[in-house]
Amino acid sequence: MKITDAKVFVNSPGRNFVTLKIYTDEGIYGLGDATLNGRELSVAAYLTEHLLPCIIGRDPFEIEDIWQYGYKGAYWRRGPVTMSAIGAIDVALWDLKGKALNTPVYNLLGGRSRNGLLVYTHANGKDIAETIEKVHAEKEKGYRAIRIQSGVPGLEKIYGISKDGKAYEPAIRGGLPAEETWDSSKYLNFLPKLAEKVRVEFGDDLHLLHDSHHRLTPIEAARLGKSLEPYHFFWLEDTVPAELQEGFRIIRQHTTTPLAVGEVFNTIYDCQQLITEQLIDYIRMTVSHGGGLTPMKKIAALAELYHVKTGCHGATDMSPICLAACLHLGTAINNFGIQEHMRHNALTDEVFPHAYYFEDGFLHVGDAPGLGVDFDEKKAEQYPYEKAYLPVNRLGDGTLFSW
Ligand code: KDG
Ligand code: MG
Repeated sequence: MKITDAKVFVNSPGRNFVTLKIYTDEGIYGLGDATLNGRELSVAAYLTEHLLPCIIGRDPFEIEDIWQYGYKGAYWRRGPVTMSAIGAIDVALWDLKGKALNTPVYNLLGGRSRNGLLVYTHANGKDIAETIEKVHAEKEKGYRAIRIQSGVPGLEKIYGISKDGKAYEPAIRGGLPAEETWDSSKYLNFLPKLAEKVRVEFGDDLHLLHDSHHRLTPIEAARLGKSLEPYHFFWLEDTVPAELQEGFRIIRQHTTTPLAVGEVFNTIYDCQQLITEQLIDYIRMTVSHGGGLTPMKKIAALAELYHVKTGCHGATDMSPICLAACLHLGTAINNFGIQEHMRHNALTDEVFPHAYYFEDGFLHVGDAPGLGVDFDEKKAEQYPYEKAYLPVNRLGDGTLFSW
């Protein structure tokens, strides 16, 4: 079999997505997700201008060699744009191979290790009362693990909370990035109060998660983790920006609250120290931004040695193709932890019909060959790309801060 063509589609069915389709001389095609929220066109250009011309004519079964060609062959390594582009090709090739061999991708990765994948969803409220209402609503849908985010008194706009009552989407269409204001001390004083109220309302069995979205210093994160210990969270996510991996030692010395990090990582080197020093409990890298299934399988294997489990990033800016790839990985590996499930809107689901389904707190990958996701190009064409930016964040005195 030979790769005959490859095309990149940039559309906005419900939100922006970049989709890669690789065609072969046997009529089988593979799909990959190349979406990088707020930076979509740079990945599309990296693919069309630089990577795709090099794969035409190649045998699509040579997944490892094609991955190394994209990674080592470019000389310029790592980075979200590069790795998302390499990841889209890699995932499309696994999809293609599964279809060619008439088997789901998880069988190519080692076979089924579990029946369903525990997922967590989001409950976001403007205050404690509304967050509790949202937790009730998500629990009724069957979720057993719920991430709680709430507005913080004294902070106008905050990560995770929608102002208009619609599902939260951080990337804003039109204009320049929106600006938010942050105050760590208000947040640190508030969060244990939220946690206490939610635990009292729901008892011990519901798994609770929370995302600090990279805003704390290590010692602040240590304080937060310690203050949440009585409420036994499943995890505390992205407490500090994680470029400084050894910074996690400080957090770890002070708290037993499990730590998750990695949604912005793109190679094994971003988490090597975090894993080998056992400074985290869950690695949050997702398949598309992490360079595809080929490196993610290696990262999961390294993590397994050190009691670290996976918890792949699965916000709505990862298309159903990426979500399916995460589910195949999670189905096959032993150290799967949990999968984020933010739920795509109806239009996105229509454009990407898929075999995976949610039931009783678990996502099931289905038995379709390949990834089990298709892409309706005709429908997607009706929704052209619209430029959108993620917000930026400042402290009260105007200092630029991490969003
Ligand atoms: O594009 C950015 C989002 O994917 C991110 O803000 C979502 O932090 C996030 C999460 O945990 O889902
Ligand atoms: Mg997050």
